[in-house]
Amino acid sequence: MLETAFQDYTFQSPLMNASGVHCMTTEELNELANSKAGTFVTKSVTKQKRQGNPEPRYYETDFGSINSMGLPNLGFDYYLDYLKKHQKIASTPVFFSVASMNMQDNIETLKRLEDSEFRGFTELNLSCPNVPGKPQVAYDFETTEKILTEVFSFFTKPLGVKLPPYFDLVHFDQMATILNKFPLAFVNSINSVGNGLIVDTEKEQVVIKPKEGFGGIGGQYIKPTALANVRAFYLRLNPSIQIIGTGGITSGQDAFEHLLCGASMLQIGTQLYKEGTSVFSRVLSELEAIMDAKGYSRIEQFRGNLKTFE
Ligand code: RRO
Repeated sequence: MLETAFQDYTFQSPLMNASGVHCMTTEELNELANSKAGTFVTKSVTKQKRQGNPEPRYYETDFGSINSMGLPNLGFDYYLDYLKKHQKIASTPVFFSVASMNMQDNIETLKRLEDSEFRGFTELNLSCPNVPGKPQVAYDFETTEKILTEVFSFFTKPLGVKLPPYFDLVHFDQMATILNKFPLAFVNSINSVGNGLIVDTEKEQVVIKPKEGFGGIGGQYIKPTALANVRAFYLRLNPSIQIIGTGGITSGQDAFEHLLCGASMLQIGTQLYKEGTSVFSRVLSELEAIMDAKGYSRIEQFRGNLKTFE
């Protein structure tokens, strides 16, 4: 009952991990592949391996998380090798997340991906908040349009973008106008809410080391912002661009709300970090129970159908 049509494919369920969580190593990726997630995405990848920021760089509270990982990853070749092997034994397409650090690296990485045997989806991360000195690309609308123009001049495999949250209706309008110019497969909203601050009152101190404690906020704190971004883009983008909803999904109810706002796939980050890969079977059964109680047998019966007041 939870089958999800996504571009030319059908996933067994709409749930997957959010990039960055449980997807750095072969072991973690294998666990995702063997879980109830419908598919999975890699950690955002750079040309070369990166250590990332100094620790502590991740911290959890009752309501969510703050992170300033700084893009630690094992490098492009590691993930390409993994995915090439994976697709020999599994028919479900997976997602390769590529970090956007600078134009030249982007282009080089995506050209290699274009020329490779990789057959899945590419998620271009335009929204990492945690690399000191590097602003979040998708807050710069002109640069975003330039990057996408360059990328789509040669890239022919299905590609989407991971966006930061926007907070102004004018920004939704402006970004949607840009995105609608390109043959994107999907838009993923949202990345963590950048540069938040969590304070340890007892120690009178920040909780993570990089950037004087500033980091991306995830988890329950960000669900209303995530839902607003999913809804705003669902209403503004060409219907061929599907939405991946990310942000604050900890339960079947959260999943249902994202779907009602128009999401096709759903990514779980903070709660996956907390609970491990069993989160997927729990959230799926909670979602099914909600659908049952409402008399829905398929997601398509309610996706995007959020009501407003007259
Ligand atoms: O690695 C990170 O610090 C990180 C990335 Br690339 C991202 O896109 N979002 C996030 O919250 N952390």
